[in-house]
Amino acid sequence: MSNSSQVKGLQLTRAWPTGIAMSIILFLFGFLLMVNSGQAATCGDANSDEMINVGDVVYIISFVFNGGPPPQFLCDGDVNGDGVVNVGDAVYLIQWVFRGGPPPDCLPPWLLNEYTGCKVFWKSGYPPDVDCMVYQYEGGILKLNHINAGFNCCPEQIVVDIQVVGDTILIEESEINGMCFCLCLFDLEMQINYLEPGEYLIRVIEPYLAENDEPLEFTIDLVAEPAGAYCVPRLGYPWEEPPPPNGSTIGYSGCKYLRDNPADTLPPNQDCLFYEYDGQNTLTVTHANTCFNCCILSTQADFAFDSNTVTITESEVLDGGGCDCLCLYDVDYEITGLIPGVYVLQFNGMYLRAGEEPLVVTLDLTSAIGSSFCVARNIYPWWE
Ligand SMILES: [Ca+2]
Ligand SMILES: [Ca+2]
Repeated sequence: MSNSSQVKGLQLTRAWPTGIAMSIILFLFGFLLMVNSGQAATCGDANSDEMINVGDVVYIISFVFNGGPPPQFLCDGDVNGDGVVNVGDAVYLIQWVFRGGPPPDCLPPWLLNEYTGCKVFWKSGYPPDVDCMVYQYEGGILKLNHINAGFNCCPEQIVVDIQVVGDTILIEESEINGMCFCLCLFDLEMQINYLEPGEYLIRVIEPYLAENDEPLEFTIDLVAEPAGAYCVPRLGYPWEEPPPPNGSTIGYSGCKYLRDNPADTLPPNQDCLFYEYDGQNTLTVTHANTCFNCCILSTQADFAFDSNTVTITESEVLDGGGCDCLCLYDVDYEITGLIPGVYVLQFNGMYLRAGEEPLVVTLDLTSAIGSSFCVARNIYPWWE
């Protein structure tokens, strides 16, 4: 709010007795309004006498110009709902009381003021591996800044729902249409506008916590400590950067077509990929009918990751000087750290001759999938 100098020092010395008086009245009149007492029903009742009249205009003017006491809930004096209590509210109320102007229109029970993200951490005061709530309470308004809230990288909209039930404040955060295949961190600024002073349990429900992640949940005493922060450490994505992609060879067959391999039904004129993606970060690929020397000690592979292209360059370790023949092998690879997205997977085989179609395929790994891709070959050793 821009009138923070007026708001400052609104202290709660007056709010307490008024709060107690309100409680007694509520008790006497039954059980209405136990939760969120003092919202729309008291909008404009700046002096808390349960009427909205010229007395409230005088009260607001006294507060704004003469250092008089603030409304118990500052927002009840903000009758034009612009976030500040000033002479504009007095004028607005005069219009309503005497001249048939629009009725008081205070702020709603809570607001999500804004959110910013994805965040660039080297410009931020908080490291990415904490999840924090910073709060400040003044004039019945609890301002909350959720720092490092995890969401999709490009949500159409971030939404929150806030419920104050007794002494529990439940903040449920969610998003509408996360449109990218990644997650990142945002800061969310929100406020609860009519909150009695007291002790509250704040419980935040976040969309991307892992099963074992500690929830962001803590108790605040708005009287003893009207401002503060609470953080929990986070280690899972997106709170820490995902590990970079990494590839490895996890197994390979013997020389298939110069030895017996009756279980293999793939014809020898096909150079194929059989792949499976877990929808999270791991791609397993069998390169079936790839070509090496007949006599190898092992296969080898180099993995290169460039933007969304994965290039696997195969090589071999010969047994002695190798043999004077080539044959086909199946090699199993595992690539980890591959977040969902669309990738080009490219193999550089050892014995593909110039002019042969390379083994390159575009994979839609935006969700879990298992499939295959083949290129026909008609040269030795693929062709028999
Ligand atoms: Ca009044
Ligand atoms: Ca106002």
